[in-house]
Amino acid sequence: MAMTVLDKFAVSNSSRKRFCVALLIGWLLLGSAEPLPAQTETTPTATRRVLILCGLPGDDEHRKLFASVVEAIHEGLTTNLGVKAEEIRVQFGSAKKPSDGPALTASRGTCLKEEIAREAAELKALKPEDALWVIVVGHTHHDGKKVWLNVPGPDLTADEFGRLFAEVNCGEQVFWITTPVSGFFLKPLAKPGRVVISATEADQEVNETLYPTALADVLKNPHQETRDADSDGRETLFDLYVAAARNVASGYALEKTLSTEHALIDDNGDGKGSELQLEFLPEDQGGRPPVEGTPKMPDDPKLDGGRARAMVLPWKLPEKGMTNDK
Ligand SMILES: [Ca+2]
Repeated sequence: MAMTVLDKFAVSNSSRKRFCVALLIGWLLLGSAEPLPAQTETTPTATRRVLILCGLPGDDEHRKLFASVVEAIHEGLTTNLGVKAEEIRVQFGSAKKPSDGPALTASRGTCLKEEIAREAAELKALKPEDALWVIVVGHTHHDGKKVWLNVPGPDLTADEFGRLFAEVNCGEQVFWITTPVSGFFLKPLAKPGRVVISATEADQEVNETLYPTALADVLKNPHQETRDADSDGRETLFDLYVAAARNVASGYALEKTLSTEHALIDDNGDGKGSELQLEFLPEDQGGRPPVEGTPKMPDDPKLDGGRARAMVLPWKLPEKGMTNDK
């Protein structure tokens, strides 16, 4: 049976507590040095655009939660990754408040379907040397046939969402879909050269996700262990993916509940995600036991993870071991 927005809000209170606990998690250092993948690109480009979408935030508690997440992501991107504030476009699904931070204050609309379409249409102007990240937070639902993004006005399906971005052609494209049932967005968004990350599998993972907060946390508070989470000596998009996944897993572990979300990454363009974080999680948090002599990440560009591992993130931090490092 389809889960309504209200149903989701009902199950979300415990998630809220879990994710607050997740912010207190200490980071674990895992893995060992391995051969570096070929570095095919770096992220500094002519334009680095970010589109943050939050549909209907829900009740007051969730409005506060998602506003906080969007602000934290915005702060992390501008302060730690050097993204210009004017290049971050925000659509937030409720009216602005005087107490809102800079991200929501500068939001361009309320995430109506036509506003998302207009934002996506503008992105077609990005050039091959440009970079785009699209980050989706908020609520979704599965009606038994299709997955929908819950926005003010008519919702839009994952397929419709994918089509809106089909003609974006900049060289770096990273989509973070952090919502429940977000695994269903992988296939509609798949495109050669594009990295698509979902908070869940393409399955009935309908509970509210910890992923938005986990991602916001690692963007806003990057430590050396998160910037090089796979311990390969480079600070890449893949590290950010692993760090966010570790944050999620730790949150469920602290609450002693089984994780109801399993993030996936698809960056070989086939629309099928891989749960690559399993190689980097503790076994008691669902990680795979290490196999001696077997690399955690094989160097094969046809496999998921290869592109993300080649995308070095331009962290703007004083030096390793200082400020944000423990
Ligand atoms: Ca790394």
